[in-house]
Amino acid sequence: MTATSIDTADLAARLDDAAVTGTPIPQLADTHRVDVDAAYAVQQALLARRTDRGERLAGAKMGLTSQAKMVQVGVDEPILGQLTDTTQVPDGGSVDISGLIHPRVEPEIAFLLDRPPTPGTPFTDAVRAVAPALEVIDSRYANFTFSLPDVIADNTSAALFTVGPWQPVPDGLDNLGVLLDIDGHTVQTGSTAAILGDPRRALAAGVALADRHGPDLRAGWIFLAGAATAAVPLAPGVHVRATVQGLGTAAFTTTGGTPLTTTGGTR
Ligand code: 0L1
Ligand code: MG
Repeated sequence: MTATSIDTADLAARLDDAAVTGTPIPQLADTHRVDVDAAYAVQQALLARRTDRGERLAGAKMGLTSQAKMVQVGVDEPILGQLTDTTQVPDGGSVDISGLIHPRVEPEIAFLLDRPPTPGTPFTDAVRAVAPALEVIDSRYANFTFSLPDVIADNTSAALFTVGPWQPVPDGLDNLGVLLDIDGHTVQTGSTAAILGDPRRALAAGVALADRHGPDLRAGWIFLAGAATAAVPLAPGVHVRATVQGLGTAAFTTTGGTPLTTTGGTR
């Protein structure tokens, strides 16, 4: 098929329908010329559809913050996505994953924004508290395969997230040990150093991306800084826990049937 110039609303609708129906779609880049700026415009249109249906913006998230993921997608900079209230799973809660396509889970660190940060706002002024977190990612593209603009348009594969108890901001965040446990077995180990060398850099990078592409970051929002390990495929009926050294844990239990498709391995 010949590549065409983009129709932002149409591409947002395709991605929205894929998520709502749990049906994977081909990459947009197969048929459309979508650059990074256009991809963020599609993401904004996608989130506008969701807020029109009643979801409320609750935060922002970084993606592709580890060297391994950047190499995998062939880029050298992270990406920004958006979080809504309906995608937050309470800490210790349960989540039905049967409507997802090929969910994976990754341990993260979360920041609670104290004020709307702008480029140059010192980290300690911008952030009121930190917490361990879990993010469930679920690409709407078949086989979890995408280009950089594809994944930006797809709201950086965001699906669900859980934040553990908020803690005072510690002096150092750059080398905290991180564990991902499933049913009591450690399946990934890592360090917050995997998040751009120091998760505080993820906030600075996110503020710069938000300044250029939106959304306007707000006081009280949650900011997910990025994954500290590879993401692991998620099955129903398992207990998932992230532990971040000195910060505690975040956990949920999955319910529901097997997701529509499964894509093995980690990324
Ligand atoms: O949160 C993330 O790092 C996901 C970013 C998109 C890439 C992926 O889906 O692995
Ligand atoms: Mg993530």
